[in-house]
Amino acid sequence: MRRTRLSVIIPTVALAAIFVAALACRAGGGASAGASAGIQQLMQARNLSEENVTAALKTYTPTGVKDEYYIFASGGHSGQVLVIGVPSMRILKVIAVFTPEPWQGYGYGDQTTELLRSGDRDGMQLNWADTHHPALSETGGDYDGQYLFINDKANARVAVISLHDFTTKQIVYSDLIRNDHGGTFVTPNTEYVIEGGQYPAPLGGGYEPIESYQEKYRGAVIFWKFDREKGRIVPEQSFAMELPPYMQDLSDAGKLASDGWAFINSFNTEMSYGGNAEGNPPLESGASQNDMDYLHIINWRKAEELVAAGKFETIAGTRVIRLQTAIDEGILHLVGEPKSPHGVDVTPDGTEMVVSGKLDTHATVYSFEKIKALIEQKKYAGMDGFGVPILPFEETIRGQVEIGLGPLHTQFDGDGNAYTSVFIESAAAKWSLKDLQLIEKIPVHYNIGHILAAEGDTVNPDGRYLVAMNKWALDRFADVGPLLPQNFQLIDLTGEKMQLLADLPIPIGEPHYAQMIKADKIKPITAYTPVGINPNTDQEDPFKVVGGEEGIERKADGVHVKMTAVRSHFTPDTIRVKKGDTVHLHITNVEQAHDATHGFAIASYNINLSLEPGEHANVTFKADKAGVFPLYCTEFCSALHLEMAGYLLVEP
Ligand code: K7E
Ligand code: CUA
Repeated sequence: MRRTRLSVIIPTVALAAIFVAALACRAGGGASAGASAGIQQLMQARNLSEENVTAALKTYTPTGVKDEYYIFASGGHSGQVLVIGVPSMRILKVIAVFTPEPWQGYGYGDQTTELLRSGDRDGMQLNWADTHHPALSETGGDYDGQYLFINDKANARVAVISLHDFTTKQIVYSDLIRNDHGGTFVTPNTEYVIEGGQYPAPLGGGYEPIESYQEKYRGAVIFWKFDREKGRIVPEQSFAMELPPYMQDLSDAGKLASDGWAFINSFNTEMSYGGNAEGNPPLESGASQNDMDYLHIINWRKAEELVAAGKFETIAGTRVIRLQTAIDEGILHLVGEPKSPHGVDVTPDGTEMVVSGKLDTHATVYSFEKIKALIEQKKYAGMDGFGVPILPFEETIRGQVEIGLGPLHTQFDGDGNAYTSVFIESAAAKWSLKDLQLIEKIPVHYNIGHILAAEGDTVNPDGRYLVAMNKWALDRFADVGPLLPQNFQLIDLTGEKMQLLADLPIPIGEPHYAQMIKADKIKPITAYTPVGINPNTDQEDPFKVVGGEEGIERKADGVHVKMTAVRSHFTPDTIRVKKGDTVHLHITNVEQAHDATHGFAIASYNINLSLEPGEHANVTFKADKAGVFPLYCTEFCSALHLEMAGYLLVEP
């Protein structure tokens, strides 16, 4: 976990030398002032403190120099994923996932439209999502840089993104649940992608009166089977477990010592369902009566065996272990957790789980060894209303740390420290796992939700950087009206004290969680090879076009246009069809040069593609409007880019 330290120390030392020189100048030193005097003047002119300058030196990334880490952040309501470089905090990409995205042509050609539409539910075209928790694929509990998963809380969907080309490959959902939150989290070898539901409803859809909440409404967690070879989730090999109608919240997969287990928080063990205009307490207070909620402890390895042995029912096409089966087979246990918990985070060695509650000032540290022993001895404090055994709280924990008001999520470094976000206090707290002592708090701006550290939820955290994902920005940036951006704040963990380095406003939805991975683990392609790849299938498209085979052909199913794109022309560049024709465009960017992307747009027909080098795209449309429609390349690809154009002629 220390192997990258040295490489960091060297530039830091060099930068520090420059800084010291600057300070020496200010102290009245150098006659040969030069650059140092210049720095001093700059500091004065811009009213910068020494701390500001060290922060700048630690994050400034000259042109051409690449970042040490990637952050993959949820894009919140945008339904997308943000890619950010660390320490520069430059946004590198927005990956289109659940929402149409014009720059990437996502949702405008046949393949990406098909992908986007595969996520439609309930007969609705879904063109947005509420993405919360991205999860990088893992091998042995460490990020391997191959895949990324993300959930859509609003519609209970999960997407698979390949980091080979940074594009979305698959969207899956089960009608078993209506929304999710405890996902995505992956098991240590990405055997499963965990998607925990949130607001209970009748499993599989359908209507039941809200008064029957306790009898008819249920929670559930889905274990989506991931086929790494194919790079796709396999719904037929996935399974779910029915849970009591508490509101299940965040989850985490066990690792090392706790491999084979999953942990899910919950709130609303009161099973309140609102109705504040009907004489009931509002959901928020109804759900906050009990002092304890329940941490769900699930043996997924054994659940997998039960499913293989046929001990499931199929609901909404998903194999479901019923609650009674889970109880009978001893694969589901509960233990109390302080009021309205939010994050559950497994420590790097897998021996402990850290839970913090929104309405409790502590982080509670559970011992997996103790939990396992209690389960083996069947030593219960009682059963819940559904017959699920409850472990005795006091005997499962190692201790509690007083963190502050509203602790939410926890991450780890490689030196035995934990970092917990403290929402109400607007702070990030550093504490020692060993002796459960608070070490230091740093203010953040403002109302921090999740927190992330470099590789901070793996078996091998890096430490070094922490990012506070703040919900409110208030006075941090130039005013932009009543809707403000979110604020990511980068914090340096390498010094004696935590130091705030940089702010990054996020103007595209509310990211909830993010993960930070070493940049050298990500090895994306620079072009699709061989020419003619369909990124959806990662295979050569059956309609791919090679240079010399271009042309227009009228067939039974319409007019097929076989086109190539190369700087700076489309061939053919004139498309003649008749009104009413079905037109099939097959366009291959035959280039292999790095960054030689061409766009392809036809106004009035809503056609907009991005053709990366080597990529092939198909577009089918009905030429139902007669007229003259210019077509052109939308990426400034060359000196003659403006000339990369042509015409679609639709004869009346
Ligand atoms: Cu705290 Cu969805 Cu993880 Cu929002 S969640 S912060
Ligand atoms: Cu191709 Cu502009």
